[in-house]
Amino acid sequence: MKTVFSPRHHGHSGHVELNNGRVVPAFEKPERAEMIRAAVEGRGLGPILAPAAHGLDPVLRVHEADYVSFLSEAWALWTADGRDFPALPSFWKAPGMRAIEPETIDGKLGHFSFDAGCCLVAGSFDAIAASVDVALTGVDLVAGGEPSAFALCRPPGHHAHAGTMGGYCYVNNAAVAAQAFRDRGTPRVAILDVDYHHGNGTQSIFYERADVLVCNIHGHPTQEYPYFLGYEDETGAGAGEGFNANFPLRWGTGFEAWSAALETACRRVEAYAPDVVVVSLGVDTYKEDPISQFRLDSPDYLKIGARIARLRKPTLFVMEGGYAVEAIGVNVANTLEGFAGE
Ligand code: OKS
Ligand code: ZN
Repeated sequence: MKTVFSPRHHGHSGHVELNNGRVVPAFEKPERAEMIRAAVEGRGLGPILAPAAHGLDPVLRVHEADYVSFLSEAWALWTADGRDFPALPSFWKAPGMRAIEPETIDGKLGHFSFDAGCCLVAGSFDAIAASVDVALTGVDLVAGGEPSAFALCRPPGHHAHAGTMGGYCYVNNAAVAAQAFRDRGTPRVAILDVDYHHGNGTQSIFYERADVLVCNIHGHPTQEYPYFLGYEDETGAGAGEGFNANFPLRWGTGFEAWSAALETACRRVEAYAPDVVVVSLGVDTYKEDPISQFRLDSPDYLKIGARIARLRKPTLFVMEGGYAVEAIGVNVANTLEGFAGE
């Protein structure tokens, strides 16, 4: 399997987040992608390619133009006010307030985000643009006939809505990839999100559409981030009714219960008979993950990869979360190896 990777992710570094009521160094750090790249290389899983530039048009097929402009301009606006430290939102609109984009950057940061998990530094937008190019190059490979590809995206994407960043995610790489498959003439796309966290952005983007099935296995929203989406009764709306499936699981879930949910989700995908599968691959389901509460172990990822392979569909893996840096490479490589060996 070919991997697509860009070192431009390093531009998104030295940033912070609000965690446990404190401003701390971001868990979503450059070492994550480097550990994965090293494991893919070390395990001989296949060549590592640089992404091709695709421009912002494919991003604008999923994201709102004012939001993409905000992402591209935010650092310049923030530093124009004389600030040389990372930009982090800290206030948001409540239901009933006005959704009018403010002129000033502090207001814009709140308007275009839903938490304090999305910091912007000088190189963030370049890394964000490179990350979505990685995903789109993965689409090129699979649409061009490769049976599978791995888009080693950083920053991740599945929390990003059409016009809102959050949870370390700015551009929804998996959603842009799914839309790019559709725009290349692929009739039916399934997105299988196995990250520990619910992919609220991905669900929201495709919620009223039948051409993209979205399945999510994740920490239960009564206990876990992003809290306000991801319940089982969210099954799609309008033309998309029946084309969204959530499998929320309680804190402490181990591989037995998790893999039962994967089996149900895979059967849902099989019933949909997609032409391509996009996997939002997070390995924050791992037992030692510092911000997560499931109990999967490293060998379990071999079985996850093998089950996804048994869907027997062209498959694009898109990297999402995973913060146990010392194990992230092994867990991702195990998933890809399990897939390749099936
Ligand atoms: C604020 C941000 C918390 C985001 C956690 C979720 C990130 C993730 N401290 N999503 O898949 O891994
Ligand atoms: Zn996650």
